[in-house]
Amino acid sequence: MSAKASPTATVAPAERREQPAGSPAIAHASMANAIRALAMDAVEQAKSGHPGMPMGMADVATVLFSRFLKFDPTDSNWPDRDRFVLSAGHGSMLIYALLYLTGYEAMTIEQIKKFRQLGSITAGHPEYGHAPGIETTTGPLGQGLANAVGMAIAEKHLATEFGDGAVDHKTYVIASDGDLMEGISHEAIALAGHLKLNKLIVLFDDNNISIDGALSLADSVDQVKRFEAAGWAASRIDGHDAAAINAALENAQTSDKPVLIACKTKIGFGAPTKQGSEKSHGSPLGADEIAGARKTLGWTSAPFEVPPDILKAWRTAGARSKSTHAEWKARLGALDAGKRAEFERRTKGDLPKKALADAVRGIKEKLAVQPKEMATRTACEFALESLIPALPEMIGGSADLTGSNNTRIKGMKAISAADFSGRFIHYGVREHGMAAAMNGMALHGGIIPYSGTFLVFSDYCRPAIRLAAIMGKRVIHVMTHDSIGLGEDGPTHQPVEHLAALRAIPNLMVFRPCDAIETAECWQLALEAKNRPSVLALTRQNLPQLRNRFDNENICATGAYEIAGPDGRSDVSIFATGSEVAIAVESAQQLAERGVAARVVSVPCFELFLEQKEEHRRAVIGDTKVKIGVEAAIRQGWDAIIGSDGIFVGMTSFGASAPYKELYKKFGISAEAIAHAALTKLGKM
Ligand SMILES: Cc1ncc(C[n+]2csc(CCOP(=O)(O)OP(=O)(O)O)c2C)c(N)n1
Repeated sequence: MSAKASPTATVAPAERREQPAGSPAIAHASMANAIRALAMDAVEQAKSGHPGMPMGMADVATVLFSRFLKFDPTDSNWPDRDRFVLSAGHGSMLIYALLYLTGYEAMTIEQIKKFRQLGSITAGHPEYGHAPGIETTTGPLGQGLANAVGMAIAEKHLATEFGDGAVDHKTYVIASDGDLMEGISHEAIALAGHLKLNKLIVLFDDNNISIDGALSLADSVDQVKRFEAAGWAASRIDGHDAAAINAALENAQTSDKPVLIACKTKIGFGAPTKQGSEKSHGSPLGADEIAGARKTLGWTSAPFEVPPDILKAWRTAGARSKSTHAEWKARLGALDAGKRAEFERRTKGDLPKKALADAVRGIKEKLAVQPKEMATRTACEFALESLIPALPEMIGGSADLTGSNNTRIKGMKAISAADFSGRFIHYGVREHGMAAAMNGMALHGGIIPYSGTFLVFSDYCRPAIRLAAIMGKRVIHVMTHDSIGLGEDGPTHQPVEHLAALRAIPNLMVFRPCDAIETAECWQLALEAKNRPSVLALTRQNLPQLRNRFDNENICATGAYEIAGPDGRSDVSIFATGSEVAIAVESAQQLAERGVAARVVSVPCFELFLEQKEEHRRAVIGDTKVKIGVEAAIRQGWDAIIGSDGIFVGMTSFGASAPYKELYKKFGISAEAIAHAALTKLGKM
């Protein structure tokens, strides 16, 4: 690999660059320079941002968008569009410039002028949902690349289901050194290589520069060899040579493996003193440098002005796929009406309402007739046995804990490189890659991904879960072994702070059902929440079924409800989640024997409860003098329910290795301890 480019490297005059065959009348370089100019000007105006990457990758992006990418700016949701992921989200001006130039109506020049300002659609990093054409929120390096793996899996799965007349597209990624240094990239590229995701094409901005300076300060990986070792087809090209970019992308179209194209570029291409240096990475170039760059690039237009002929060439590029889009519509129209309707339902993300309602009712009826004592992870499998056949969009998986997570029902075929028709993914021991790939599947559309791992490893998924919450995507994480109740594996495997940490993420729903019926109801709520992710925290240990009556209504929908209590007034309210609800019920019985009336409130979902109207919340919380929260986890967050003067029975340390019943005793999470605390507070001890 060549060392950092000299800051004084001369730049070939724009119009002398080689033209790929069949290029439009406007030279490639002029089109690329339009991106460079917009990036320089917008960052300068905002007084912050990252001009270097868009300037460096402008040639690559120009060839991609003007010759290869299948997209239609007038219909950014066209289900069969190629997906473009700017994994190096700091280079956001690259995508904003491309969206403006190719003619996305919402991306006006005014929006470019308002780069990074409040209320604009041109945020510091690309935000999914802010502007059409942004396929995912990027910025945390590595996430976009891993999202793209999920998008490519989704494409292959849906193509097997609906045929390649309906689904046949590529997923392109622009990734930087930072993306490839992040650990998540290892998980993502390994999974992509294993599954031979040959429609995934990564354009690596191989500029040997990151924030601290030359890449050699921190990294000496040969990325081409690394990707090849993971089963990719990888090559190196000059990222400023349009013909070479064209040829590499042409080759990539028929690859039988995922493709890495390492594009050797100069960061800040065209900037007279900052090109090739970290100085162009993340701050405005300054007026003099911009003037110099304009001169070097031969760009004479005023800031934010793109000459009409160049803009026209870009708009022509933006309209390139119109006939392909029309042909796709005709093919979809020719599909069998039922299949077409199903495809449309799936891509819109609408649920098969009746099938879901029937499935949930069926589960609850069976449990009411024949109550089952079982772990909630087993209850989850029991629910999935009805949900999976009812909802073909559900694609499950596990990070190598399939037998422990109970996320794969009998007869569920696994996806493999040879056959994508399955509905279960062996993600391997790759929680972070799994969670980010799930985001990609949800973003792609047509799929509701759910996963499996241990709750303690939610930490390994957290950055991706946070992004799912920011983006408002329906991604469902089944996280089992949810407390010290997992027993002998000990403190490294016993989540203690994880429920609180997950509850801290806005827009995420954290469910902790207490029995088989609540598990089914929580699944229903997670599936029905189209615009938010969920975590289902489930037990390893068996739990009694506390609700034995059939209720058609989803009782968990308000997040908390009285599950047991006396007919009349109570002296004590005990709030509990998951495995601790049964313990709370037992303590209420002990209190009754001592003449103290206690009610028990199950709290399967804090978020749903805290979103209820105040009146309802007050009624559920009640006004008993004694309020006790019980959860085999830390107290943080519980004061919202029990008040700062409430009693909390839970964990303050990391647990221990022993059979679970002994652990509950050791850490004082027992019916006796709860009753004792209540009686003490009432002055009856
Ligand atoms: C997970 C994560 N860590 C740190 C950052 C802050 N950051 C933004 S860009 C960058 C690295 C820049 O180097 P590179 O990826 O090569 O981009 P280039 O300088 O070539 O544009 C870093 C560390 C981030 N965005 N995400």
